[in-house]
Amino acid sequence: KVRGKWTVDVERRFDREMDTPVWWDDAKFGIFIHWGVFSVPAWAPTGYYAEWYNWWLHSPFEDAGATQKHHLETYGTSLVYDDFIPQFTASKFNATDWIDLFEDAGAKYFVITTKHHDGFAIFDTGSTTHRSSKYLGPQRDLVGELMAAATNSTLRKGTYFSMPEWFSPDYAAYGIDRFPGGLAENPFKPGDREAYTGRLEVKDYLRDVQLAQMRILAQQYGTEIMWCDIGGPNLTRIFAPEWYAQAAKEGRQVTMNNRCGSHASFDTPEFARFSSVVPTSWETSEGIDPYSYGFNRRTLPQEYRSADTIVQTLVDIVSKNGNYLLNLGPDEEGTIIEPMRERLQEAGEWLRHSGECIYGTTYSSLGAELGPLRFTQTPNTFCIISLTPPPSNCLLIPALRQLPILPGDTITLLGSGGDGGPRPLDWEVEEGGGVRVCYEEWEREEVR
Ligand code: FUL
Repeated sequence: KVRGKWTVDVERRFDREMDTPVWWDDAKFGIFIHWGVFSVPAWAPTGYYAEWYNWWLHSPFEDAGATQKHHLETYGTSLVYDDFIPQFTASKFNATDWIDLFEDAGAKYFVITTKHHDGFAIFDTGSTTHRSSKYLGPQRDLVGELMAAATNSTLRKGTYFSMPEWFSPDYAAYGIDRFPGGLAENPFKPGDREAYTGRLEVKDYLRDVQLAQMRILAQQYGTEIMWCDIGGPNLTRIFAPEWYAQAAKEGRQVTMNNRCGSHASFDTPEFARFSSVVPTSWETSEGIDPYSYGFNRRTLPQEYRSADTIVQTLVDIVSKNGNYLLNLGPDEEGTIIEPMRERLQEAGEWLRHSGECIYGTTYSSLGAELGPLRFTQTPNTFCIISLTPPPSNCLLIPALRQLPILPGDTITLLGSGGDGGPRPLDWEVEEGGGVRVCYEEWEREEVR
């Protein structure tokens, strides 16, 4: 970290339909949670999303074959997706424990799946539907418990919300035929056995379910991020102005992603990396499981992203102006398994000593990356983060255009001082304008 007498203009991005709030820009690191009935079968072949289990079960297409084979072998043909609902017990779910874990990981916000494409909500859907954990399965308002636990935390609260419900007869009224001509071939086709459990009579899906539920999340759950999914038919043009007005009245700043149909504030690439700065607001989301958001029992503990990978990914994303939304898939009881917890806690340790080069920073006007080096900045600090250990006791920072360093400035190595704080390093300007920073301990394994 370079601290000097210089200042730079911190650029802000105003080119989405709406701006993201400064708190969102500054937060950088969030935890995504995919939890629902799909956490019961919790299965997908490598490379596929486990939360799509119900889709693969119904799909007539070839790539659904592995899930259908698994389902046949494990449960036979008589068990339909909704039969998993009673097994979604949430019996070990402890909201405070989750919130503590997210804070320990260094996250500044979370986003939880309030309802995924299977149409099963984990909040109190009131009179819109009883296809929800409040009325079925655990008979608990799981989102409500998490929101309440978050109230005394430093975390901002977000709600993932699927705009469509794949197999809802009410959504089908919008003329979306999922698998034209294909379902007749499928042993799991929706039929009398599959009554869309918990459905209540509604007149119009968009007004009586989708919009009504978004209003519940906004008004009763105090969400600060409406993280819609899929888009498609929607009434967001009614919802958004109403919600923004309500939040402004309460003195809160809220935000929506780019999948609500309108009023986009930030883009949401999945499992994505970029090679340079993307100046508009964006957030990469991906699983700690390298292939899935929903819990997948097939994934081996060693396959989860390591703490190093999590930190390096966060650094890379932040240097390019993004936020990182790292997903956890709890199991059907609400347990976040140990291999996930360990990695998060370890990543949090790095953030505790070096977080000032992440939170509240912006990308550098000098560019994002140079070999293994990444750059971030605030108005009066410039951060250089090396994704690989320096090759020797000295790290050569090549001549950066306008690296604003002056004699008398300090360069510190975060997290390596006596008390775990910053350690001042010796530095000198190289011929040609680069800077050489040296630390005699760098060659020791434990400081690398
Ligand atoms: C996608 C969904 O289809 C995935 O299941 C997941 O929720 C991801 C965040 O968004 O569009």
